[in-house]
Amino acid sequence: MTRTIAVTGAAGSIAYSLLFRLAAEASAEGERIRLRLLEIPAAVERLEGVRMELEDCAFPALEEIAYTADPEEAFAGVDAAFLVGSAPRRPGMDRADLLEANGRIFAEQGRALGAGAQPDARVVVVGNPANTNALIAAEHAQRAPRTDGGVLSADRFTALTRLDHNRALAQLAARTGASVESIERLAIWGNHSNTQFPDLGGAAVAGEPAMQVLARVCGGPDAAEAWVAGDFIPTVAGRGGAVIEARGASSAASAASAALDHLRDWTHGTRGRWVSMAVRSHGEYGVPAGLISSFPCVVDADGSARIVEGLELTGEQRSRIDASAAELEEERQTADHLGFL
Ligand code: NAX
Repeated sequence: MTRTIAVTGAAGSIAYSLLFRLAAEASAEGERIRLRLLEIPAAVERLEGVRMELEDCAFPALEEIAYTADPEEAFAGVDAAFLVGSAPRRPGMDRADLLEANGRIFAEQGRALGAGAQPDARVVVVGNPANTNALIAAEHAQRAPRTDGGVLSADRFTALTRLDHNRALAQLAARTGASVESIERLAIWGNHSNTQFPDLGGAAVAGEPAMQVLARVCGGPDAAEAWVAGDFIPTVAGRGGAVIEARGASSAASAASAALDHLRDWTHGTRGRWVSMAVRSHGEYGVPAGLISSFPCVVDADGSARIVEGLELTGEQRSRIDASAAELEEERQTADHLGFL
């Protein structure tokens, strides 16, 4: 089976890593893919260069590479789409200006996906503000008329918080001296922003509660709590800014790697392991229904993702989740006032 995968913002930094990793991984797995690259008209010519380089890698998986500035053409019949391209925050822009610029883009792309993508297509929104961009795209996809009479469900629209999840895994592994694969049940809740909640409450390191392991390495339970609140959470939430400061450019290769992790796990399943995905809330854990918020998720072998339910939360966990949900609700209201919902 050949999968058709669209990537927007295809001439940008994240895509420059994502496209090549995607094709290399598919080649290693013996899969076949067709790529559809989307850019704004001013940048679409650069995609000829990207196409040439992809061709020059002679990836066995790559059946076709097409590029366009027309979302309908890019998304027709796609099995998956990475929505990476978005309007950047320019000097003087406030949050509402940014939402307005992006609302237009994601409403149009949502409509094109709703009308033309496969009815079970998987959409991964990377471009910021990722959660609310995904919400706007999902909303517009529902209203798009389809020739087959179906609908691309809002549950097929997700936003990327896997980079935050991977950053959290790496920080905990470094502090405890454990390997990343020995860590389980770590979760990112809420928005892909500084209000996100990287949560170690239920996490385990090599089968032992993470807080117990941290108490041992930090010198007691209070020191462990202090490390989580004063170091771990701010480091994970502020990592994007720290990378910009150090590298002079925003996270690109790590974002691409996380986006691939997200789609791979969503397609093939997680064998019971938790991953963090921003998915549509149906009211789980008090997150208002309809918001696209990060939750701990598991994906079954048939590719159906579900939020891990039934967790008992402490007051501290509750209030951090509520704070990030409140920010998402504010973004939803701004998008609504701007006429995008
Ligand atoms: P770049 O500025 O390098 O590339 C973005 C590309 O998108 C540009 O080539 C631009 O022409 C294109 N574009 C803009 N509007 C478009 C549209 N309507 N249709 C198609 N293409 C369009 O940015 P890059 O470093 O690749 O980052 C892309 C986005 O990812 C940004 O919004 C960034 O904030 C976001 N990120 C999200 C992360 C996440 O974890 N969710 C982490 C990394 C990154 O910060």
